[in-house]
Parts: sequence; C-alpha cells; structure tokens
Amino acid sequence: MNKISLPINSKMLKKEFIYGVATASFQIEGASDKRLPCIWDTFCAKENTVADGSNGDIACDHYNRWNEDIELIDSLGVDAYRLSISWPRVITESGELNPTGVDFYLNILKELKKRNIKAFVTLYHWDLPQHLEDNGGWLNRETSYKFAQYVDLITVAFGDLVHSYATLNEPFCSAFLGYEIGVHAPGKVGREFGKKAAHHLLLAHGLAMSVLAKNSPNTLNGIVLNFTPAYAVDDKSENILAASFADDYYNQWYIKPIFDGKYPEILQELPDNCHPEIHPGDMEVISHSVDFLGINFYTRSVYKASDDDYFEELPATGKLTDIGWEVYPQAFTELLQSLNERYDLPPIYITENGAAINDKIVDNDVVDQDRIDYYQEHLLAVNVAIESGVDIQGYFAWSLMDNFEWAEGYLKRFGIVYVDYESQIRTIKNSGHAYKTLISNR
Ligand code: IFM
Repeated sequence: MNKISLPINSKMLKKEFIYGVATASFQIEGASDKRLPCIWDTFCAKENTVADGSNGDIACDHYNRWNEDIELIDSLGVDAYRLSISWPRVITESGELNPTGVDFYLNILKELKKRNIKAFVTLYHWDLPQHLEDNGGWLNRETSYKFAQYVDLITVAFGDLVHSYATLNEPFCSAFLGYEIGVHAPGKVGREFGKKAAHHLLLAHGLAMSVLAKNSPNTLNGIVLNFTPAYAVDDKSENILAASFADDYYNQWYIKPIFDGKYPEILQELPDNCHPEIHPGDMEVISHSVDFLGINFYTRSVYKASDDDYFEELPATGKLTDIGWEVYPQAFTELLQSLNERYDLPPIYITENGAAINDKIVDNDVVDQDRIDYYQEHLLAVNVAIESGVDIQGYFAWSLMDNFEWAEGYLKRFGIVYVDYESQIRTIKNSGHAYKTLISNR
C-alpha cells in the first residue's frame, strides 16, 4: 500500500484541517557567509561533534534555490509551510535589521502568499548568533531580552505576510541537548546548566509573546514543544515513579510553566546548583496566553528505576527508524489525550512528525514504504485523539526534504523529498506522493 488513508468521516479530511511541510533555517539554507556565524557553525567546526564531520555551509542550498523549493512545496498541494528564521541572518551584531537577510525571507513570504500557502514562522530553531553565545548564550538572562528585541524588529518587518508565529522550536533540545549533555550546539556539559538555560529560553518565549501580541495580534502566536512520552518498563511502583520523574524532567518541564505558571514539583528534588534563577514576575511572563500549542512527536522512551540516578532510560526495542527511534504511534494518541486532560490547552497543531529512513534513489524513484507506513499509523493516531475530543487543527510532515540532521549530519534522511547533495536535485519520494494524494483527495 503506498497510500495514506483516513476514515471517511475524519475531521482530518475536512478542508479546514491544515496540512503542511516543515523545515528549519540552519538545516536547509546554507550560505553561511551571508549571515553572522551561529552556534551550529562553531559546533560543526569542532572535532567529533557531527557524525559525518559535515556542517551547514551548503546544506540544501535553499538560500539560492528557495524559488524552486516553494514551487515544489506548492506542487505537493499543502495548505501551509512551516519555516524558521535565522536570527543571525536578519539581525546585525549591533542589533539592527540586516536588510539582505530580511529581504530573503520577505521574498519567500510574498511568494507563499501569492500561492495561497500559509506561512507558519518559527522565530528560533536553534541557530543562536555566536556573539551571543560568547556572552553566555542561554545561560545569560540577557539573551532572553535580546530575543525579544529581535522578535520586535522582525515581526514589524514581516507585516501581514505571516499566518502563525512560534517563538521557539523544542526548547528541551536547546537546553538539555545543548547545555546539559552537550550533544548539540553549543556543546556545554553539566547538569547544573540545563534548567538554567531552559528558564531563559522560556523567559524569551514569554517576553516574545508580549511583543507578538503588540506587533502581530492577528497571527496565531504560540510555541512548539517536543514530547517523548515516558513509559515505565513494567508495573513496579519504583519503575512507574522513575518514568514519571523522567516525564517531568524532559517533557512537563517545558509545558507546565506555560500553562500552569510553575515548574514540576521535582524541582524541589534537584540539587540547589541545578535550580533555574527565577526572578520575581518571571513565571507570569512565561505563562502569557498562547493562541496555539505546536506539538512535535517522533517516538517514546522506556524507563526503570536506577540505583545512582533519578531514572534509567532503556535502549529502544521493537521496530526502529533509521535514527534508532522506536515506532510507537499509540504513544502519540496517549500523549495528546493526557496533555489535553492535564492542561487547559488552546488548539493544537502537530508541527512535526516523521521518520528517518535509509532511502535509496533508484531510477528517479524512492520507494520509502516504511515512511509511508509511519505516516499512516501516526496520522491515524492523531485521528483517534481528535475523535476522543482533543482539538487538533493541523499536521506538518517533518520534513519537506532531506537536510542537515544536526549531530547526525547528512546521514539521516527525514524528507518526503529526496535531496541529492552533490547535484542538489530534489526528487519526490513515494511518501511525498502519498501525502499529496491524501491532501488532494479531501
Ligand atoms: O530535524 C529535527 C528538527 O530540527 C527538530 N525536531 C526533530 C527533527 C528530527 O530530529
């Protein structure tokens, strides 16, 4: 079956349900000489940080090929395109707009508008300007205010070309992967850093929400969070407790401050030096109302109790994608239902979902049946959540095309379009055709 189908009466087959594809600036644009350096340029230049030793200098060369890429997006028949803005491309070191960078995005946004494709703009997808990292990066509270200033300038420049703004993409990844275990830029390691960075990221989000409310009250403004639901290996109470701690540490840490105005209670159990520096009023800023919540989902994790830590994560088992993540769509439904029960949520958009597959291109075809199956199962999982009463209004495939997969370099392919990095030729994979058919059959 190289089709993706949904039950005939599914809300996801109504025209109002938005289908899109997603990308991020550093992963596709290239042309690093046309912008300020960012933390990922520096990280890639260090040894043993990226699996294939690559970097984002060329990536998908989208900086020069954006026009044909938008034509490609349009050819898929999607309603929306989720892209991110490279902060170091649009803001100079002295904090002013860089007209060359702004024009690059203005041209894209105008072309999307012309084609009636809604622009879902993410303002931060991990490419922090290096000069800000040199000043402490997300460990420095000042970075949150710099972010709000950038958001202020760029949203005025974009005028009414945008449909939706997300402040941050996956602050968990920026904070934990970047500042706690160091597998992402800027590569800092230390348990004492993660929650401090997370707090400044969330503060940046809250400050930016006020700016958006002032400059762009007619767009859908919110944040994109990733969730890897935590399951206990069995029913033993110590393992259930371990999984619940992991869930608070990795998942709830980023959503609870936004909707409940506080961090999970495990905060009290963390050593003092790991506590974020919370100033009076911060939690009110962070819990500014949002118009939507973006949810990124790929997989789940399984935990058991540990003798010398709060929890132990077990290796993934079962069916795995090429990046080693378990295929477990049931966790997607359960996640959406549990978030809906726990929090008073605005409408949800699935802002990322997809699979890394070891694709091969043969005679101009990419037969990526495993990816089609992944989309099929996960779209059905979303449908079940909707049927049980969760308000989900859109779905974005990650990703439009193969791109720079962070610490994995170009070795892992997530696209529904294949990219030959030598020739930069794009070829729609079978999953891309299936996605297009699903959308056009509505
Ligand atoms: O490629 C990333 C994306 O940048 C953020 N969410 C997860 C994707 C797959 O790892």
